Parts: sequence; C-alpha cells; structure tokens
Amino acid sequence: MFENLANKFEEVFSSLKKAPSLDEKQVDEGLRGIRQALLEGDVSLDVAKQFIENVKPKVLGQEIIRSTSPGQMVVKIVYDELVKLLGEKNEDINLNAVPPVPMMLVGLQGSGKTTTTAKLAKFLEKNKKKKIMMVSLDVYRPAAQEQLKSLGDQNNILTLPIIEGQLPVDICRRAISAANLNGAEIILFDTAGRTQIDLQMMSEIKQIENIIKPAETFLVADSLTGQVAAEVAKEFKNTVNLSGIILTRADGDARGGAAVSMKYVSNVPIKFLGIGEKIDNLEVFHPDRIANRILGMGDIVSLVEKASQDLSEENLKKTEENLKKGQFSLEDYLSQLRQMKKMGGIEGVMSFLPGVSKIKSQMENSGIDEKIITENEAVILSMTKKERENPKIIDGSRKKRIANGSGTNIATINKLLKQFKMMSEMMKKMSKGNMKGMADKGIPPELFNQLK
Ligand SMILES: Nc1nc2c(ncn2[C@@H]2O[C@H](COP(=O)(O)OP(=O)(O)OP(=O)(O)O)[C@@H](O)[C@H]2O)c(=O)[nH]1
Ligand SMILES: [Mg+2]
Repeated sequence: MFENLANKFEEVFSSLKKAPSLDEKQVDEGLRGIRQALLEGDVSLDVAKQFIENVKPKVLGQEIIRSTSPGQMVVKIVYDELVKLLGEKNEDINLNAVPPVPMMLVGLQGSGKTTTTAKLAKFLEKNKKKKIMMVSLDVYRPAAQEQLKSLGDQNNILTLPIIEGQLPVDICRRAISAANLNGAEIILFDTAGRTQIDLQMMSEIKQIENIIKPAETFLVADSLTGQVAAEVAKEFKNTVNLSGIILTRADGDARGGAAVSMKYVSNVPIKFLGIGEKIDNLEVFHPDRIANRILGMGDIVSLVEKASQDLSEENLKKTEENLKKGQFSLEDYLSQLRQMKKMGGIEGVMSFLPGVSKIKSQMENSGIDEKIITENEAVILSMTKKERENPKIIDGSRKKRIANGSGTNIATINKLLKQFKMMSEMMKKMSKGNMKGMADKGIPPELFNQLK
C-alpha cells in the first residue's frame, strides 16, 4: 500500500538526513522532492502546493537550520503536516441514533459498495457487538440483490428477504420494520452504483436519505482512481450528507493520491480502508499510522493490534507466561508461525515494519516466501510434544525421523532449530523491555540472515 509514495519520501529524506547541516538551498531541493513525490502519487496540485507552503516556514525556522540533526527535524515537520492533511485522528463510526441505526453506502459503479457493506457488517458485529441487517437497494443491476444476499449467507449476516420488483423507497420502509421485528440494531443499506451527472439516480439517493435518515452515509470510493476519488466525494456531498469515506482497493494502490487528497479536497474524513477482497479486509483509518507508513517509519501499532486481535486470549497469556519464565518453546514458535500466516505471511507483516521498502526488496531477492512458513510448520508438527518443549533432546536419529515425517531433510531441521534459538534469545531480550530497540532498528541482521 502506497509503496511508490513511501519510496519517494525515503529518497528525499535519506539525502536530507545525511547532511550535517542544512542551508536554504538544500531545504528548497528537499521540498521540491516532496512536492514531486506528492504529484507523482497523484495528489492534486492544490494539495501539494498547500502542503509545501505549510511545511516551508517551519523548516526554514532558525532552530532547525542550527539543530544537530536537521534532517530528522524536517522528517518530523513533514510527518506532523501529513497527519494533519490526512485528517488528524480517526473519527469513529457514529452509532448515536435510535436503533435500528440506519447507515447507507453510496458511490460510483464498481467502487466496492456491496463488498464493503458485508465487510462493515462483520466489523460492526465483531467490534461493536451489534446485530446487523443488510439491505440491497440495487434494483437496477441484474442479480445485485442476490450478490448481497449470498455475502450475507456466507458470513452469517442477516439480509432482508428479496421481493422481486419492489422499488427502493418501499424496500427502505419494509427494511425498517423487519429490523425492528428481528432485533437488528443496525441496518446497512447497499445502494446501486450511480454517477453524479445522472440526475435521476442522484435524486433517488436524496429520497432514500429522507426516508431512512442515516446516522452514517459513506461514500465508497476506489483508491486507484487517485485524485478523482476526492473530486467525486466533493460532488456527492452536494446531494447527500456524506459523513465518511471508505477507500477501497487501498491494497493495490501504490500511489496514495486518493488517501492524501481526500480530506483536503472534500472535507469528508476517511473512516475505513478496504485492503482486499475478503470479508475481514477492512481497516480503520488512522491518519497518524498511515503517515507513518507513507514516510517509511512503519506502523508498529497496527501490527501489534492485528496480532493480538488474531491471537486467542488464552494463547496470548500462555506465551506471555512462558516468555516471563524464559521458556519460549517450539510450541510457542509454531503458534507464532501460524500467526504470521494469518496476518498475510511474511510480506503482510513486513508491510507494517519500519524501513519497509528496503526490507521488502531485501526479501524479494532472498527468496523468502510462504513456503518456508508452511515447511517449518510441518517440521514442528512432526515432533513429539517432548521435543517441542525441549528441543535440546533432538539428536541425530530424532532429526532423521522428523525429516522423514515432514518430508524435509536434516538441513531444514537444523536451520529451524537455529532460527528458533535466535528467536528465543530475541524474545528474552524483548520481554526485558527491549521492544523499542527493535522498532527503531528493524529486524536484527543476524535474525534476518537466519530466515534466509
Ligand atoms: N482488491 C480489492 N478488491 C476489492 C475491494 N473492495 C471491493 N473489491 C472488489 O471489487 C469488485 C467490485 O465490488 P462490488 O462490491 O461488487 O462493487 P459495487 O460498488 O457494489 O458495484 P456495483 O453494485 O456494480 O456498482 C469485486 O470484485 C470486489 O471483490 C478492496 O478493498 N480490495
Ligand atoms: Mg453493488
């Protein structure tokens, strides 16, 4: 996500950081680089200009020029400004209405409304502990209502039964009484794709808005359309009371222009990011964390959050206890590997870590891939419980047995055991409060080489 932008920023910063002092010429050059990076990321010209105008006087302040690490201070100023541009802080979803709380998703054709409706339902169910009902108001595209129903069926989310030929406004009324009957606390209305120039369709959403009085009206916009997405938001806002943006396909967006321009151009906050096609590929939009990722500083907070979300409470406790006792076992290692797999494999984890782009290219050249995780999993599963708890007892003949059982060879077992040893040493260090060191310096090279 946003790799191109991140790479460009990294280039500009690395030359700024190298300079022992900065004169006005170097600052100008740096700012030109930043402006260029934004424009290449498809951020609108207005936004890029304003951004530089805001940053420049701060950077040229006397303190910076004279400070001992001027480059670092420039990075900090750019970071603060970027957070501001992205919307300062996350605006939580508004549930402040009489249940069933109505919410509506609108947007251009194919922007991801239907998929996002299901993702949002799952999110609200999981994180806000609400019972959701989904309703399709798309009576225009053939099979559109069935698409939502089947997403509901697959994911155990209630949908309003379809009545062929019913008009959107009538479906709305039926939905509200059905939700009341079923005890649904939130109704998500998925709407038909429409463009701002189609006046009839635009007047339809106005009508729907009047009937359901949504607590949230989300514009679902495709991140890949760059600054156009922000313009679309501005125009939809003329018809309905948009309360938030959900930016889809952020997973495939290397440029980041839509995310960066959105708030400034449309004055509507981004509340969520769509980061894939699966039901749980929805992420709460945190401006500070996104700024961290864009500026190549990594997003440790999201990573840790993601990890603890996926880990069961029980496992987490057990691993923590083992860590405290300095008894990190292969069993814990296995659960970590599985964890990693769930989080999108090594690459998924990497995308959150500092110095992302560097490590990523390191990884691409080194041939580390998902296969290794699966292989290690097989090896550990071929061990007895005793061996997992106390790998020291694994001698030559045991290694042979494990290799046979896992369809690998002795070298693979040796490598895994070595990795495990390093990992448990690192864990010991981390449990003694050295996490910050890791976050600053990235993965220690010894461990990285071991992973190869
Ligand atoms: N990679 C990726 N694909 C997505 C994301 N969100 C939606 N999609 C895909 O985009 C395609 C269109 O999604 P829909 O949800 O049907 O879009 P829609 O806005 O409802 O389309 P219409 O109802 O025809 O206007 C589907 O193949 C989705 O899987 C996302 O965040 N990332
Ligand atoms: Mg749809």
